[in-house]
Amino acid sequence: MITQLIEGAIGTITLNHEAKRNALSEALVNEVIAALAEFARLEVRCAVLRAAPGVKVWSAGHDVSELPEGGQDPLGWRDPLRHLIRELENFPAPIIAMIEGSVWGGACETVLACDLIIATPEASFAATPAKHSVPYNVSGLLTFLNAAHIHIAKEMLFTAQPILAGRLERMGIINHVTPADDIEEFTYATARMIAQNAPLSISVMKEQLRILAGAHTMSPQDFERIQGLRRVVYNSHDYSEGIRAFKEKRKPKFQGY
Ligand code: YXS
Repeated sequence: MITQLIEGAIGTITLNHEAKRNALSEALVNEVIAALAEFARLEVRCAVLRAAPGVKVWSAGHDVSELPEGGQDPLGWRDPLRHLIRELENFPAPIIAMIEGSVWGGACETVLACDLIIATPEASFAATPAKHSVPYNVSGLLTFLNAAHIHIAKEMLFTAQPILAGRLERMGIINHVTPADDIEEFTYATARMIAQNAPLSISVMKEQLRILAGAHTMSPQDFERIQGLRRVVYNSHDYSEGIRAFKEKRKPKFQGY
């Protein structure tokens, strides 16, 4: 489902499950995590996370067929997407997300959790919890809040509409928008710049920034309130309808309960 390659001190992971539009299934996520572990063991100094050249869909997000029902939190600690986000954030070297094609749902957060984002002008990003009646989780929303102004995070999350890379670049959410013909050379030139610098300093600054970005106080009461509110959503008719509609390839009919 993926390919991996190390050249010099730069590791590349290519999402390669076109049949399911690189949906972040548990199996695909486990392959990405294993590749990251190998890169860390071999002291890769910069990683690139990409899809196959010229894809229309970079990743279709969480594997909807794996979203649990029956009252289980769809984005709980052990969820594959949550595991992937933590592994990206804890990887000891910078990860550049190189984006061609459309990015959906949990794959949006995956890209935002990388350290740099380089995209083609045609690339688009759609945050989709509201399209599936999924109650996104606290640390996941913080990923959006750390990357985008709250009004933009809300627009992405509430409209669930794709936003083009150029607009996100103008808001500083994407580092560079580069034509498809140049994106590989541009991305690897950036990776080489990083790889020739001091890896210990970069690794520790990445970890410091991770800790600082996540440094938010929340009272136990507030956390319990949030979890209770989220439970109402993933126990709702609308959550089941969202999953059913996807499987039946039709638009969902949300009733608000
Ligand atoms: O029918 P087959 O078996 O060929 O499979 C189809 C799709 O069912 C499958 N597929 C997926 N399977 C599981 N999870 C997915 N997210 C997913 N997306 C696609 O891949 C096969 C080809 O899909 P198809 O025919 O629709 O391809 P297309 O080229 O016409 O359209 C590509 C997309 C990406 C526009 C379309 O597949 C699509 O809209 N996919 C769903 C995008 C989405 O809403 N993702 C969010 C997933 S939920 C999530 O990430 C979080 C929980 S949240 O929502 O909270 O952010």
